[in-house]
Amino acid sequence: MAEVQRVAVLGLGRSGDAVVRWALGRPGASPSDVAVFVEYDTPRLAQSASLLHAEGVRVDLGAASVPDEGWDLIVASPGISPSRPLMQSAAKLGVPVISELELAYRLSVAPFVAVTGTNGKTTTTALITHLLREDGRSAVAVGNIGVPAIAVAPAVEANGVIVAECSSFQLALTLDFHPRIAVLLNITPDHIDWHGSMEAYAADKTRVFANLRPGDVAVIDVDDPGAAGWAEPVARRGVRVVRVGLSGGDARVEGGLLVVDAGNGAVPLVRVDELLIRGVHNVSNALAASSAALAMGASPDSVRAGLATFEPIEHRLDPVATVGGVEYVNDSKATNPDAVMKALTAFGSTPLIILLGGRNKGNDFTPLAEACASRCRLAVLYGESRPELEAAFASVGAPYVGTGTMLEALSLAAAAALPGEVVLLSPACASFDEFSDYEDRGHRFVDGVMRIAGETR
Ligand code: UMA
Repeated sequence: MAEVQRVAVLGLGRSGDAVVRWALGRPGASPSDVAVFVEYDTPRLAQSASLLHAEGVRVDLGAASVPDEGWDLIVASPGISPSRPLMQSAAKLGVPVISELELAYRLSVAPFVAVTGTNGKTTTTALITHLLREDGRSAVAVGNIGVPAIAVAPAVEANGVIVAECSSFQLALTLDFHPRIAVLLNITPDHIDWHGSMEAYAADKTRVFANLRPGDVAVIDVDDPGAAGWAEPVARRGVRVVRVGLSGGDARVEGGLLVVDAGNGAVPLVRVDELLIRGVHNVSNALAASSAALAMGASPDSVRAGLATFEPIEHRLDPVATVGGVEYVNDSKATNPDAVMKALTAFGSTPLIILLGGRNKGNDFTPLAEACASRCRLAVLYGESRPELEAAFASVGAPYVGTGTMLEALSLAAAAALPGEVVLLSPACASFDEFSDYEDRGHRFVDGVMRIAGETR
């Protein structure tokens, strides 16, 4: 990477904080060459800022723009939309504005496996990492999964593997990012508020393919209409494309068995019912992850062993408890309608009571209401998006009740649920109207279920 002295960091959350740590840790770095700009000013930010001030780093809270002070590099946090004044002012300075993912790539020697898609990224990233470790590789999972890439990737040795969960926000600000393997799971409407349009969202997501060359591998789920169209154009560039298609891709299900041909002939793996992760979408995720691991050279035996031992991830169709014959499932990470519609496939014909609500990210809820009409016995609608959800449910005649908060929704669901039914928090919305993030929402749901369990005992 070209010599970088003065670094401006936009945002001071997980990503921004990790970039500051990197910038300060460079040999010979002076704290006066690093500054942080944040649009907001909250007590929590003020606390983080005062710690950095003590180290000699300037932090401007409540900043509306980035001043022109001879920056060599600007690293932006993924949550800040390009339409925000802070980003618009940064873009005018004639300095590269990159994501922390791009920075980490530039500073790393180990190969990257990049995973993107609207839904399923975290599970697939964690599963690829698990399969590679099962094969004895030193693999780390970074990125949107919650571990800033810059904090970990540069220290990974050349024979290791960096498995990066890449959000559209992180990919939007990449330039040279060149994974050896790029996985695209699906593209359905999400984050339209950040990107401005579905087209812009899809364009940013597919930047994951921008620098692939012959010899690299793209794993593309061709069952998803938004992703399928990328297989041909990417293959035309000489990149090997492994098509994931449940009923007839290079990675597929044959007679109940996962079978993957990642370039070295068809390899039978495990039976669908040996997977511990539920739902049709997770079969697709397992096929995509196996394709990536095999393409990275993992042995079929390692992939088989890893598939059979990989457990569901917290907040993703995560079973919490069974109380009075009712199973409670935490799918707090389902923050858009498509994720919820996939979750609805995970329970066979068991009657569902679903909790939906929070902050809408710009989505139309009608298709979701239609899916719930045929699959859920009841929907409990809550939070800021309750009026929009109620309108959609009323328009398709799907059964629902409305209430204020997520925990009130849980109480209503628990009172309505019969033994043998499932109460599912799969909210289709962001959590920020009520919680600090989806993890906070999931933990509060789990606490609520535990209280119900205590009362039932
Ligand atoms: N900020 C602004 N202006 C804005 C928005 C934010 O100044 O318009 C500031 C905030 O005041 C705060 C900082 O930016 O100081 C927050 O940055 P951030 O929102 O990018 O959050 P981080 O804590 O840095 O976490 C980010 C990812 N967050 C987002 O993309 C929103 C995390 O993904 C990721 O795990 C982390 O980097 C490490 O890579 C979370 C996420 O919600 C899980 N991702 C979205 C999703 O999965 O749907 C894409």
